[in-house]
Amino acid sequence: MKISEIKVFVTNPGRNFVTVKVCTDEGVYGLGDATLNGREMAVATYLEEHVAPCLIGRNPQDIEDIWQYLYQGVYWRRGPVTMAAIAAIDMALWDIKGKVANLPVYQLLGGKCRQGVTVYAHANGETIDDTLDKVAECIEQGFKAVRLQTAIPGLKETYGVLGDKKDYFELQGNRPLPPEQEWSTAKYFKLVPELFERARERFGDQVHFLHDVHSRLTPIESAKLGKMLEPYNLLFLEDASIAENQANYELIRQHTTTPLAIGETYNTIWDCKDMIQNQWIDFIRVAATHAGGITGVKKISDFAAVYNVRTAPHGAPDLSPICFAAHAHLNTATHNFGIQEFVGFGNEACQKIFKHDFKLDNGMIIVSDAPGLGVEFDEQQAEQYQYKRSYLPVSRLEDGTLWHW
Ligand code: CS2
Ligand code: MG
Repeated sequence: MKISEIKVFVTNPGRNFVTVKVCTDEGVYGLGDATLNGREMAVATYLEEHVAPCLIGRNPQDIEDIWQYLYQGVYWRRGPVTMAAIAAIDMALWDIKGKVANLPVYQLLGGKCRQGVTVYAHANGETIDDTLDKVAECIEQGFKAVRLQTAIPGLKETYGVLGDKKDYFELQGNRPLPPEQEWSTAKYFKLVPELFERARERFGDQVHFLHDVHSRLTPIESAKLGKMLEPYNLLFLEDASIAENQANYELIRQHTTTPLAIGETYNTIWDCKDMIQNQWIDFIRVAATHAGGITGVKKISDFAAVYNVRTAPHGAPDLSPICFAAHAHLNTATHNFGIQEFVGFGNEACQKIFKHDFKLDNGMIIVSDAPGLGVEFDEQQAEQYQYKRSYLPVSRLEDGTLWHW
C-alpha cells in the first residue's frame, strides 16, 4: 500500500478548520486535523509545500517511521506549525491503519481502559448568578464536572465569557485584526473566590469544578489564587501562569495544594518535561492536533504516567471533530487519562461537514466503534464554508501594557 495523494482543506463552519486527507493507491484514506487557531494558512502551506511531496509513495502503515521522519529527520524541529502538520498526517495514518484492520483506533492503542470518557462542560456567565444558572443546566444534562468562568466587573470584556452569546467573529468584533481586551489581576481577584464560594454553597459537592486563568497571572499571583481557591476543592486550576520557564510552576507548587493543569499550547514533551518530572503539575492538557497527533500525545501520556500526572486534553471549539475523535480513542485506551474538555459537537454546519456517531451519555463520551477514527468529511459541504481570516484577542493591562496570553 502506498500514499498516492495528500489533500488539504481549509473550511469555516463558524470557525476555521484545516483538514488533511491522506489517500492511498488502494482506495482507503485517512483524515487528520491540522487547525492552528489564527495561523491556519501557515500549516496548510507547510503541509502542501513541504510535507506532502516527501510522503507520496511511502507505506502509510509505517506510522512511527513517518512521525520520526517528519520530526527527527527535519532540521527545524518542534514548533506549533510543524507539529500541527505532523499531527494531521499522524491522525490520518492511524485512521488508515484502523480501516485496513477493520478496528476502531482505540483497539490499536491497547483496547478499552474504561467504559466512557468523562468530560467537563463550560459554564460561562456575564455575572456570578448567570454562571451558576449555567452550572445548574450542566448538572441537569448529566455532566459530572464543570468549568466556571465569569466576566470580570469593571473590565470591558473577559476572554472566554462572550462565547455563549455571540459567534466567534462577533466575539472578535468582526474585525480583520486581533481585538484587544483589558486585564486587571486586582479586579479578577475580587471576583473569583466569591464565584467558587457561591458555587459550593449552591451545589455542594454534586460536581467537580474547574477554572481556566488563560495564563494572565504572574507565578506568585497564581500561588496566591491557588491558596484562595483551596477551600472550594477544584479538580484543577488551568493555565495559571505561562511556563516558558517551567520552574515558574515550582514556585506555584510550593504554595498551594490546588491541583494544576497546563499544556494546551504545547507541541512536544520538551515543553512540559520538567513540570511533569518534578511533579509540579497534576494534569497535562496537550491536544493531539498541536502535539504531534496520536503518536505525539501517546509518548507524552506514557511519560506523564510515571510521575502520576494525568491527561486532560484540550477540547476547545477550535479543534475539529477529527481531533475530538482522536482524543476519544486515546482517552478510552490511556490508563492515566483524567478528564476531557467538551464544548458540544459543533454547530449545524460543522455537523454536516464532519459526520460521526460519538455519543454523549450521562457526562461521558462513548467512543465510536467504526473502523479507524470514525469521522467522515463531506468535501462538497466543506467547500460552501470558505476560510475567513481570524485572530485571537490580545491582552493589555488597563494602562496599555501588553500582557500575557
Ligand atoms: C481555552 C481555549 O478551552 C480552553 O481551555 O483555553 O478556549 C483557548 O483559548 C482556545 O482554544 C485558543 O485557541
Ligand atoms: Mg485553556
